[in-house]
Amino acid sequence: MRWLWPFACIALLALLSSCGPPLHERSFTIEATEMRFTPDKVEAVVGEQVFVTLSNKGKLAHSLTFQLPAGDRTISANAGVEAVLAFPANVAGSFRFYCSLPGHTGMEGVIEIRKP
Ligand SMILES: [Cu+2]
Repeated sequence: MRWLWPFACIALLALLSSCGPPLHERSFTIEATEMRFTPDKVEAVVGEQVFVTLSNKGKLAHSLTFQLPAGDRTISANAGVEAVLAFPANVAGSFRFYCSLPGHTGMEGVIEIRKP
């Protein structure tokens, strides 16, 4: 009966993946200008897949770095350009985001990730 084990494992995996919580999506846009992000407070819920659009409405290039427990996630956009960053909201807490370009102090904000 040992030959049955691979089939049993596959059946179990299929069962587990179909029973998992649905993956919710959270999308928001953060506008960058000189020298601020709007909004500078955003939120998500643990378990969501987060899609952030960085919309650069300024005259300079800007970047957007989220300091998450799993590590920093960064995108950048030239003036007039949009870029999208995706990451899973895995851990509850308040995490900073900021523009890493030299002299762009004040371009920062917070993402609040709540427990479901
Ligand atoms: Cu900037």
